[in-house]
Amino acid sequence: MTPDTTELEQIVDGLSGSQKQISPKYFYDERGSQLFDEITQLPEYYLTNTELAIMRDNIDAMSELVGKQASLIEFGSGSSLKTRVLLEHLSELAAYVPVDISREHLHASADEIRERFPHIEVLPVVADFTQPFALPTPIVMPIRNIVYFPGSTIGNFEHEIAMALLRVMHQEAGKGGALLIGVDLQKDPTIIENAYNDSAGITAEFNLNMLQHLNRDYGANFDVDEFVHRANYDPSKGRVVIELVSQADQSFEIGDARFNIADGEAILTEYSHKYTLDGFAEMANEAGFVVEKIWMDAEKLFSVQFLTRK
Ligand code: SAH
Ligand code: AVI
Repeated sequence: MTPDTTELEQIVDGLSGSQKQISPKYFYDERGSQLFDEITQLPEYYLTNTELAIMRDNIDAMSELVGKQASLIEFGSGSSLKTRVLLEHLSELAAYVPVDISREHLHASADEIRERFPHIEVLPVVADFTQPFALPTPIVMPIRNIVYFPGSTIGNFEHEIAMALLRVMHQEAGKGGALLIGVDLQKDPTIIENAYNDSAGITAEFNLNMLQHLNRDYGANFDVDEFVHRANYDPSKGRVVIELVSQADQSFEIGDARFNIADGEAILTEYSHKYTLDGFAEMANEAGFVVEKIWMDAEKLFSVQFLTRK
């Protein structure tokens, strides 16, 4: 693969500041998407199972709110796992539009969805959803657009970008449209830290795979064995800080740029924000939404929220 020069510039830029950082979107090459699917099966990673249970327990109410002949536009669809629950229950869907950056994984998932739901028009879009992208036009004219953003992927963005994303979704939803979104909640820090430090080491492999991805596709030469995974929850900021920590004074190259990294210095690879219901409602309101309905599990670990346009 020939690296995109703008992307290369952005990666170099992120590594050039006093806090080295790489965007979490580089987790998701084909291997990274597989590893993320493994994470969703881990006993410590409560997010996926809890969200799935919330979907299953409340699917009738959710389907009713979505209504008939909607176009379902999913941001960061991955394996479309939770979407299957929705697709089984939504009547006369106009189209399903999964949007994801991980090309092979998106197309493989879209093929599976087509096979399982042959009556639904599936229109996958390979795109970085933080940048402008065009949506396809379904054959059947949708009555409304429902943007679906599960998994609490919103939490992987810092406040300003999360706000910009919510505004884009507000626009994509259009008149009469809505947003169905998975939002992870603040809770006992031990539960959160365990979810990002699993005993099988899959999250560590997922984090380190980012360096392998950059080596393979972006002309980098990281010595992957000289970095370790670290994930700490900062309750004051309500976010997990996920990093790759250098195990030696070393250097690496990417394209024509050369970087030094000290023993113990960290590259920030991801934040995973956890929200309060009030904090998220404030963000939603600022982006032009009203929180119409919140579903949660009994322990209030996770929420699925239905937001309509003001
Ligand atoms: N929605 C799924 C997957 C969540 S993992 C679930 O809830 O389980 C995050 C997904 O978002 C991955 O499939 C990843 O490829 C995609 N993704 C991450 N950053 C992205 C970006 N900037 N643009 C498009 N897709 C992105
Ligand atoms: C996709 N996203 C919501 C995951 C999360 O929990 O923040 C990504 C992840 N990173 C490490 N484990 C999972």
